[in-house]
Amino acid sequence: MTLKVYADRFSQPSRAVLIFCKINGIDFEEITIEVLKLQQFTPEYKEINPMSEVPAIVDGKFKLFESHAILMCLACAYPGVADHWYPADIFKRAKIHSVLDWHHSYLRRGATGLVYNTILAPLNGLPSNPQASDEAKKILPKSLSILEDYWLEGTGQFLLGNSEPSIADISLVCEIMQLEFLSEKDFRRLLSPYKKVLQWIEDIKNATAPYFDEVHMVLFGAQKGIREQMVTQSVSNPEGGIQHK
Ligand SMILES: N[C@@H](CCC(=O)N[C@@H](CS)C(=O)NCC(=O)O)C(=O)O
Repeated sequence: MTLKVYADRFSQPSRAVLIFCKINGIDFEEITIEVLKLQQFTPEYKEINPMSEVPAIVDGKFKLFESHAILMCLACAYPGVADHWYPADIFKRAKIHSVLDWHHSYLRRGATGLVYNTILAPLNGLPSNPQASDEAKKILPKSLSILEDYWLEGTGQFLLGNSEPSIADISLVCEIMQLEFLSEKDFRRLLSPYKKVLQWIEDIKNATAPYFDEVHMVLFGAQKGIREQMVTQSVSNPEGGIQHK
């Protein structure tokens, strides 16, 4: 039975799952659920994920949603997956859980809160939440500082202090990649104080090549159009009000 991955490549947790499957040679069928077209709300998809979110997986009768849980499950279920992705060592594993829980509470709230509410929702005529975007402007730089000074502390290339990446690295870097939708100036201004973060992004791109770029291609393709639309419609000044360290 082939694994089915329900995903939208514009969605950061979807991209993390897709890159993980590809880099590990997991045989799967990708089924696109376009979130901006609200395909996650069809009764058929709700049977798969009652939360109406991507990604989700189905393998025979088994269904699972939540990208972190999916990555852990796939790392354990597929024998070809190298140990560094989700180490058997209980302490290394616990550290991955710690990074991933932090990701959902901080980095994701910051990055998604900002990009969705100031760019994607207004450009697509969907309701945005100004309170969430104000909160994101405070949380995002704080999260990037913590990533730089705490999670990437030390000499290791990746989040566990390793020379090889884990599921946490893929998950967090896909979150940050959506910031490419900001204008080039805002992107540079936001990320440039974080040298270790920038190097870590490059290291993960290299460690997961060619799949990283392949899966992010739609995002890079849309980036130009989104940036142009933002300028012509003056949708927002996403960097405005962002509070650095
Ligand atoms: N915590 C979930 C987040 C999933 C999520 O928020 N997915 C978004 C796309 S990035 C979605 O499907 N949103 C649909 C909606 O809000 O209607 C995970 O890690 O899988």
